[in-house]
Amino acid sequence: MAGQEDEILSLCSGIREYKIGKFEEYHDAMEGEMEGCLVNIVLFGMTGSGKSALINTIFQSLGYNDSKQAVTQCTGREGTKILERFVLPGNQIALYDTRGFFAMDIKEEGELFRILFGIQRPGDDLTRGEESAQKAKAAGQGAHRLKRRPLADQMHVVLWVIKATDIRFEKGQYSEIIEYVKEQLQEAIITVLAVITFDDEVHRMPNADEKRENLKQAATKVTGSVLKNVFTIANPLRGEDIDPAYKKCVLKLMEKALKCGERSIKMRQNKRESPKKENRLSDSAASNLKYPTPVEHEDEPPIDHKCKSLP
Ligand SMILES: Nc1nc2c(ncn2[C@@H]2O[C@H](COP(=O)(O)OP(=O)(O)O)[C@@H](O)[C@H]2O)c(=O)[nH]1
Ligand SMILES: [Mg+2]
Repeated sequence: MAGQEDEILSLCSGIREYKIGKFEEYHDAMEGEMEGCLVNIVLFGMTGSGKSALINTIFQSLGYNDSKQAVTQCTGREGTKILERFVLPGNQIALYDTRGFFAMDIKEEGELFRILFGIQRPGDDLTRGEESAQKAKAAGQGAHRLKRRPLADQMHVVLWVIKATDIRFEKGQYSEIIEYVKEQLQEAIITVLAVITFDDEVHRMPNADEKRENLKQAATKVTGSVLKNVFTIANPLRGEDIDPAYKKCVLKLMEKALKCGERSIKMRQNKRESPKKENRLSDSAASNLKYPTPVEHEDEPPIDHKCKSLP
């Protein structure tokens, strides 16, 4: 398996040495905007889907075996449910762990959008109480109207973590509940990569291959991501080593996340500069095209050309 080992080594060093600008050039950046900018990768998903475990798996796959030492945990208080940020040592990647969702109701949607647009910062309590309900009211269905923080504080790519054996997922129940979120993510130019966890359990099933394919298809429907942006992994149990096949998958996931994140930053800078374009378009037959797609690219998030009428 020398081929796989070489590939793992090369992916690994590419990510460990990663600096922003590896994949894109930022011609439309404002002065100083890219200084200190990290690619912000946020993990969302239902509670228990394996988000926190995936962060550990990522660190382990990159060879930071003593993750306590390697992880610069910038924020985080024991027992408090907050947004946690982990900066990979020596490069320009930040991972954000969120607490899970249960129902994807309006409060949770609000929380999700506040995180995405950098309004909720690491260290803030992610309270879903009264105050949060009010903020969420503004943020939920009206998320597109929120005053967003600078690009460096916003999230650039989403890893949507799904547990393979989650019965609600199998029954197709998530498609509807995250439909609105999915549309908003597309509009905000945030690519969603789907990560199906608990593949160890699928692997033990008699019809594992067929099951895996079905799960991948289902994940594209739920998250709106294309099939090549769906990753299937098993998080190792604490203290165990990660299977090389899963390690390679996790590293590929990270590489894809960095490409998509850079692309998202570039497109948002480009979009910001396009009021002229929008005016021009509004006079044309394309007046319902909210944000013109700037450039063709394989990692470009699919833009929904329908104009949503929001309540
Ligand atoms: N067998 C198996 N267990 C997992 C996997 N991912 C997570 N777990 C376990 O599932 C539980 C919930 O995981 P956690 O990362 O805390 O989920 P979170 O709520 O999304 O952060 C923990 O006990 C993990 O050890 C996986 O891929 N396979
Ligand atoms: Mg967690």
